[in-house]
Amino acid sequence: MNKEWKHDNEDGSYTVRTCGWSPPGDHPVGCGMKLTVKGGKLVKVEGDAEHPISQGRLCVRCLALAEYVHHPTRIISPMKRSIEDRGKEKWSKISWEEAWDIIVPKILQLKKDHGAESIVVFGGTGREACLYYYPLGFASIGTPNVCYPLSGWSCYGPRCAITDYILGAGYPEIDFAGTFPDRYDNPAFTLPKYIVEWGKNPLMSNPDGFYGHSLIDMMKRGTKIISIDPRITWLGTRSEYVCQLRPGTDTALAMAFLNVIINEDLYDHEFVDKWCYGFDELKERVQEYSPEKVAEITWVPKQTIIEVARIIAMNKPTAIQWGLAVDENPNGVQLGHAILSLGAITGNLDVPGGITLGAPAALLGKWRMDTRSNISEELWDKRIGAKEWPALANALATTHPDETLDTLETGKPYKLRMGWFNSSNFITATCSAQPDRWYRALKSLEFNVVQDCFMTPTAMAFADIFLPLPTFAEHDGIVITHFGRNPVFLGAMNKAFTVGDCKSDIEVCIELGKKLHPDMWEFDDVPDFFSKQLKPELGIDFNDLRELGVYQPKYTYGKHEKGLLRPDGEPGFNTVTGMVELTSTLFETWGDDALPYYKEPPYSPVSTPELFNEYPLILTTGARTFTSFHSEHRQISTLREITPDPVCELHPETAQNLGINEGDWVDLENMFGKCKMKAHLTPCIHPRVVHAVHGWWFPEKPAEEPSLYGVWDSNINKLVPHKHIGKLGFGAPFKQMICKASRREA
Ligand SMILES: Nc1nc2c(c(=O)[nH]1)N[C@H]1C(S)=C(S)[C@@H](COP(=O)(O)OP(=O)(O)OC[C@H]3O[C@@H](n4cnc5c(=O)[nH]c(N)nc54)[C@H](O)[C@@H]3O)O[C@H]1N2
Ligand SMILES: Nc1nc2c(c(=O)[nH]1)N[C@H]1C(S)=C(S)[C@@H](COP(=O)(O)OP(=O)(O)OC[C@H]3O[C@@H](n4cnc5c(=O)[nH]c(N)nc54)[C@H](O)[C@@H]3O)O[C@H]1N2
Ligand code: SF4
Ligand SMILES: [Mo]
Repeated sequence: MNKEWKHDNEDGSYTVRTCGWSPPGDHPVGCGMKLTVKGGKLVKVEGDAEHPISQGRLCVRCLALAEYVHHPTRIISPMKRSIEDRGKEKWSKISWEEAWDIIVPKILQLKKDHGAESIVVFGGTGREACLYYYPLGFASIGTPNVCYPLSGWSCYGPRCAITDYILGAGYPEIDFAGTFPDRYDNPAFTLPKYIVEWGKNPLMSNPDGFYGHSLIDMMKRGTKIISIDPRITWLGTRSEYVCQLRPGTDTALAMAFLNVIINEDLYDHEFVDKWCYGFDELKERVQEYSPEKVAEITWVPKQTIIEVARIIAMNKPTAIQWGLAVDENPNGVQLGHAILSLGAITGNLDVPGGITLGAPAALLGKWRMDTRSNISEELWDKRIGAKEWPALANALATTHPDETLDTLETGKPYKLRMGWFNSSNFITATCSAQPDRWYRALKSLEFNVVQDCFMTPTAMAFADIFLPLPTFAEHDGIVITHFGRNPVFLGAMNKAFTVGDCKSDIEVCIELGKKLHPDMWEFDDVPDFFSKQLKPELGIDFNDLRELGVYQPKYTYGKHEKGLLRPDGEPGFNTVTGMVELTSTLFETWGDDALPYYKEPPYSPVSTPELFNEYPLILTTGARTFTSFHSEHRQISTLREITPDPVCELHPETAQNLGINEGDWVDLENMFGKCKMKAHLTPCIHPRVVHAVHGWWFPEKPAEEPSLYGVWDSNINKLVPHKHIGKLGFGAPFKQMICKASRREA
């Protein structure tokens, strides 16, 4: 782009060009925008037409940014509260010095008396914080226990682990010509003939490292869509096929596609012979999944299964984009294995218009990895759940989420004493299954620090110290898509103005780190920190990036042919066999099958028929909406006006049988809990399925306990059980439970 990043306007305002991330919200998608500031206030947010990815388009959440930034209930200075006042509105404002004077001695004392492992850092999904909560834990505080608390690490955990284990590559993403400045017109790019949207709805879930509107761009140019989703989404209505499957049965469907493609000899022999390991075993395994049998399991008609399989195999390039439905499934690792196998045997891996692959080492990831060196081997061995779940512990540098709840509840193998809540409001229906259990368990912590922009139910319940965060418009940063695991660009987040006395995640890491582990934090300030990341890999510093606006790394297709995936520089994939492991060489040592297989959801008409009599609807949850990022944005009136209530979707016939009308309040209930949602009737959902949103709380309801902003009223995760995870430790049934629905009076 190479444009000035700050421009003074004639009316006394100025405009800053930036790339968005968080807070509020977002995985690193980095849309380009121009922020106009006058008299210290954000007065205008516009899309930046010159940004190569977003090309001027913005979501409603960014358009409402000024409301968020200047919201009267936003917290803009540090606060403290006595431990006996947790759950009460008894806060007093303090300075950052006072906050450090409380936090630092407390950490030192805990480390001395109980070991650094008694401190746990909780973090949520891929906001900017996600780059820094590992270093915060490892290098600022010095604990091995960094916890992403979602049962089964059910967001990207299964997808990233299976990619590591059977491809040895960075994140597989559909090719949307993202690295080319001229995008789809670049001669190296080929338009995908088909894109399979598998359990992903990228227009709604736009800020997910992939820019959803790219799909529309490609559809306009002729790409056709296949949707695999129990709901007929907007994209579904424009698809060639919708496989409206029973939630959670996806692995059976993927195995049936493989069955058709292999048995009809439609696969890419050259790719299979040269680059795949264990094809014969896979061929034998898929014989168990005939289209007839799988039609019964999945509710997808046999003929549809056969036709879709043929399309995937016979139209090159076809890209498959997998979404959260792969992860929120205890059978998700097997599903990921089957989907990657589909991409591989049809010859769609790392070809133009197919499935792009990142290099195994993340761009700008070295420093983050190096912060682990602050933790001794002995301390690292104490990481919660690492011994019990080696497949998870090898792939991810965190604790095991479900074991962490068990540890909080039992004090075994040791007692956790301090929580640092960095980017998760997880007693809301977000990063927790059975949040009521987490809520009780977290009460055992002796000292808690929460960083956030607003008072949340989690902060109200637990914080002793509250540290306020600046939004992405108020601090410097770098946004890098897919965290550098297959980036299409990195962009500068430019501080445009200041609100209150807030500090960003990296500022907090550096300040705390300098006090506790100064040798790990030899940076002068934030721009110096970024320059030291950028210089060795890209030869530019932070100011150069600001000037550039966006840096697009060069993309090379067919990396496996050119020796670009393996550290030894040999052709092949970075796996044990050097090939795509259709049959895994690792899983048996960890107690699982080497090949993908279908397993029924833990609660279903087949696994628990008696419970299903009582709870006769399949419950899927959490499909994204435009107006919020998880539990965020509920207090932003423009957005709340669009989505005023938590909604569940029911088929009109199902609703009629239950005496439920559009707009009625209903109870959704199962053997684990109950919650209240407003009914929306739509023929776009399968009649035997109900969908309920996640992440609801009500900033307008009483803050103090027991209400905690009404956090328990519409908390769908009370219906999702803890520790119903796959054999390798991944995946939980957030999108495949059972429930009943009944009308309530109010
Ligand atoms: N606006 C907004 N965007 C977001 C987020 C947000 O909160 N708000 N969150 C971000 C995060 S953390 C994530 S992980 C991504 C998630 O975003 P996506 O990967 O797109 O996932 P979802 O929106 O949860 O669900 C996608 C689709 O899966 C379907 N589905 C439900 N159950 C099943 C099933 O069993 N099988 C199949 N095949 N499909 C199923 C749903 O009906 C839905 O249409 O979005 C990110 N983007
Ligand atoms: N039932 C059901 N539950 C689900 C899902 C589902 O599909 N169904 N999806 C799950 C998924 S995939 C995910 S990833 C989780 C998400 O769960 P989380 O990521 O834990 O999301 P939140 O609970 O909204 O908490 C995030 C908090 O971080 C704050 N925050 C925002 N930006 C920043 C930042 O840059 N730095 C810091 N330090 N804080 C910030 C926000 O204000 C907010 O209070 O929810 C999960 N929960
Ligand atoms: S995805 Fe939407 S909310 Fe996120 S930065 Fe882009 S426009 Fe803003
Ligand atoms: Mo997520």
